[in-house]
Amino acid sequence: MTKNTILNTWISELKEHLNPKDVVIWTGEQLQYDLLAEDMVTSGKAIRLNPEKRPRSLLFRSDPSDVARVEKRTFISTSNQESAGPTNNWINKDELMPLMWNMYKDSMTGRTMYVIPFSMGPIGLDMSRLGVEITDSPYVALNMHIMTRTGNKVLKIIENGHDFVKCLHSVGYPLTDGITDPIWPCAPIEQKFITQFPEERMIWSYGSGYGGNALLGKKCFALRIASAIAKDEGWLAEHMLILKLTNPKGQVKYITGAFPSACGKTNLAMINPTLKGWKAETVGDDIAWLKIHDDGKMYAINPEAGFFGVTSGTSYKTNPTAMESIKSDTIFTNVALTDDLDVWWEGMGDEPDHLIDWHGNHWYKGMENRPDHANARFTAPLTNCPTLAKEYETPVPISAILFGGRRPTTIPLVMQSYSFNHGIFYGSIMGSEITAASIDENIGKVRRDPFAMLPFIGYNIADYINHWQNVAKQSSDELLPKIFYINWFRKENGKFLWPGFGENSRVLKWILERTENKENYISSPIGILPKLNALDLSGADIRYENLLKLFEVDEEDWKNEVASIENYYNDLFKDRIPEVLKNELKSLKNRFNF
Ligand code: GTP
Ligand code: SPV
Ligand code: MN
Repeated sequence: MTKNTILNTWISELKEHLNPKDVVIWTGEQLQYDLLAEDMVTSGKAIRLNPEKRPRSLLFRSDPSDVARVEKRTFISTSNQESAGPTNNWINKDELMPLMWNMYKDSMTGRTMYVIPFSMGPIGLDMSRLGVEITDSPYVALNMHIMTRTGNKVLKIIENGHDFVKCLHSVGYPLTDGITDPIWPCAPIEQKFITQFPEERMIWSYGSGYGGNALLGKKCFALRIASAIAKDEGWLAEHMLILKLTNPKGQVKYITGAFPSACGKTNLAMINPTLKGWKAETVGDDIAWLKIHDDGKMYAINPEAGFFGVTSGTSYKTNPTAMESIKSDTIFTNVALTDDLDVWWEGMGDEPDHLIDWHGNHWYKGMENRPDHANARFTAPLTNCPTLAKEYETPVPISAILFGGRRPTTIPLVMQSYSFNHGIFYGSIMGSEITAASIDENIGKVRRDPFAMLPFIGYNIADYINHWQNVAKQSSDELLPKIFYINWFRKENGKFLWPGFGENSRVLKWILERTENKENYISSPIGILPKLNALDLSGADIRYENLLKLFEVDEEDWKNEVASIENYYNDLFKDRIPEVLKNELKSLKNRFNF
């Protein structure tokens, strides 16, 4: 079958136990992709979009129950709960492994088993890691082909003896006699399991066909398993975009940014700077692997080969680069279909009179239900992106790390940490405020999402914080990236104070100047803030009083914030609050005289 005995043994064992009707090794050739895509169209599982408008592109509609990651069915399974920590669902692996193995029994009956060798990171790069996903979902095979480097080239390295992460996936819908295949097979919610076994470096996913549940290279491998590997090996696997910036003098710098979901990673990764003479290019929009090199600098790679982006709200106005990136060779999931077989979603632009909604039903302008799903996504190759940086396949040195979230109050537009450790503190307090649209008593309260990694850390969060500090100890504050906390979302009377999007380039300019220690700042108890006249607002339509509000450090707010952080640390870490966080919180209080 293949020339790797470990892989062969695994395939044979799965063939025997899961009972697929045949086995296909993914070669990664375009013809194999095209034939499978055609197969999906003829069997009615996908719709071929208008080739004149959207060449070589498909639309899939998922089961209404299978539309996003399912955190409550996501597990870190190890031999003791302490290793998974307070942020993860945990089941003892001695219990979960047999239970899941039993579920996998004959689960691929009547289906093809795809064996997909893939590389997270450019093939052959020493920061890259290999995996093999075995799946009974052709949708997964097509998406993995775009989102990762797949096929023969990777298989060859594995055949030469390279190790790989075993990723097993089944939609959990065997086609036993008399059962017809639905358009989107999956299992009911209580049978879904998205399980990481960090001790085995192994992933078992059952019952879902969607996104991060099923494309196992992404969140399961490149974040949960990779973060566990990174802890052992001294690097970081993070939920971050990577952006290349060139100033008008031609100087190039790279930054990363970790923001929780719906807080603007893809938008910043594809920013169109409004500042004259500045150029921004995309290296990655969701995941970064970071490592200190011999020169003491931190380097990043994007382990992915594609974008799995939210369509909702994406338009030529908000993100033209994304719109250009999905013009062809794209898979759409759960968007609406136009009369001329093109795609549509809320926020794209003019509303058509008639659509077929994501359930496959007629939809007419003025109807109450939206025609697309709020978590509808596009899958497109990085190489489609017109602003893709030429360095997207080499590690790039990082000058600044941005943390951020949606904070209507308290947090200024931008602040810089006093040290790397202070930056770790910033990461730990990240989050977004729950809005009035959400359920009652929590309104206005902060929902923390440390490092934007709450659902993605593959081990104990206390160890994760300490690991950040250990990585920093491999270098010095001088050489490490400078850390910033940004907040595009501060509000006054329910309205954003800052225009955001392309205008964020003004903040990026100040950040880059700070990485060169330019004297453009003032000190405050919470961190380093821009001198107001140091922020380049040339040609911007921003009112002076708004600017003051964007940078206001309100003592009362910060008293509450500090109390909230203290409670949060106590609830989360119990008796294991990392020293670095205790110290930084103490320093913050001292600077305020609290
Ligand atoms: P995931 O893909 O779910 O991880 O989200 P993401 O972090 O990539 O966020 P994305 O870039 O898709 O943006 C999410 C939402 O934030 C979109 O609806 C954007 O319109 C909005 N957004 C992004 N950047 C800005 C900004 O600078 N200002 C404002 N006001 N909104 C923004
Ligand atoms: C996210 O939820 O942060 C995503 C989408 O990027 S998924 O791949 O489904 O995790
Ligand atoms: Mn994400």
